[in-house]
Amino acid sequence: MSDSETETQGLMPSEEDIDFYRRNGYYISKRILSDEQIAEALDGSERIYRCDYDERFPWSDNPRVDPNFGVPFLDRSLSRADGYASFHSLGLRALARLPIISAIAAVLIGATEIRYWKDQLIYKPPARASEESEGVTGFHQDKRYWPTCKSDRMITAWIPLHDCSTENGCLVVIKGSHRWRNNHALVTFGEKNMDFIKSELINTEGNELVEVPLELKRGQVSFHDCYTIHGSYANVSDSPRRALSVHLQDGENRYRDLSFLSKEKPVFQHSHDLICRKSANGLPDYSDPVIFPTLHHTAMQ
Ligand SMILES: O=C(O)CCC(=O)C(=O)O
Ligand SMILES: [Fe+2]
Repeated sequence: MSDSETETQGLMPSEEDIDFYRRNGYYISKRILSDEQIAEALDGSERIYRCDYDERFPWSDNPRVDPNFGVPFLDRSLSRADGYASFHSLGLRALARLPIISAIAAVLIGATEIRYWKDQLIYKPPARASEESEGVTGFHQDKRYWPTCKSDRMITAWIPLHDCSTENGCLVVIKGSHRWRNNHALVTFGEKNMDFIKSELINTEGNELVEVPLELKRGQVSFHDCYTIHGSYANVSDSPRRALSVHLQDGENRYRDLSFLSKEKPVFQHSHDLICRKSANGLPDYSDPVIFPTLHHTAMQ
């Protein structure tokens, strides 16, 4: 084994960690990112906010794909989410496609192949500069946004670009909620009223609702199952909270055709469906290597 392989091994989740992830729906990594990688990502994010892009694509200007492309981020009292950030910034791409992140995802979900699915650069302003609720990310389940994905084992890597605590609005997960599958209404990323979500929308299926704040040191990454209910509260610190959310699919994920639900126009259409290549049957191909590069393949023993 090479030195770097040995080093990577030390950073991988243990059997106990994998078991913990499967029981609770989340996992916090060791410190796997270097200061340089984070500095490049921070620089990349500020450049995106100035519309200074390393790369652009034929679809970049399509507001149905990426509404923030070409829109400078001037009012820093507002929160903002930039989709496709890793396509437009090389610093963010390096983070989104980091081998150790997809290797950890693979062992947590027990997949031999991991493909990129999407990413989002998230900026949460200090609450003092905004309404207290401005920066709240409503509790939601990621998978509810991807009904056209057949896979039920997709996973998100949440990468803060500095230390994250309750004070600056770290990610909060609901323990064990990845098993709560009767929560179809949880497309609530943008809902600011957490009490409403908790009392009216979440179906705990008889379980206790336990919120776990994921406090991370810079360089650590948290992972959550695509059904784990998660969100974040206001940032009451003096600095913005910045994170790159990287959503990953296992190699077996395929497009699920839901067009039978409506003859007129698709009920569910992900922006990816507009830009990825199509399979022989004319339907979106979620293994298009340009949009969904393979990030990890488990080597045969
Ligand atoms: O950063 C946040 O507040 C939300 C992130 C999120 O929803 C995710 O990573 O899936
Ligand atoms: Fe999410």
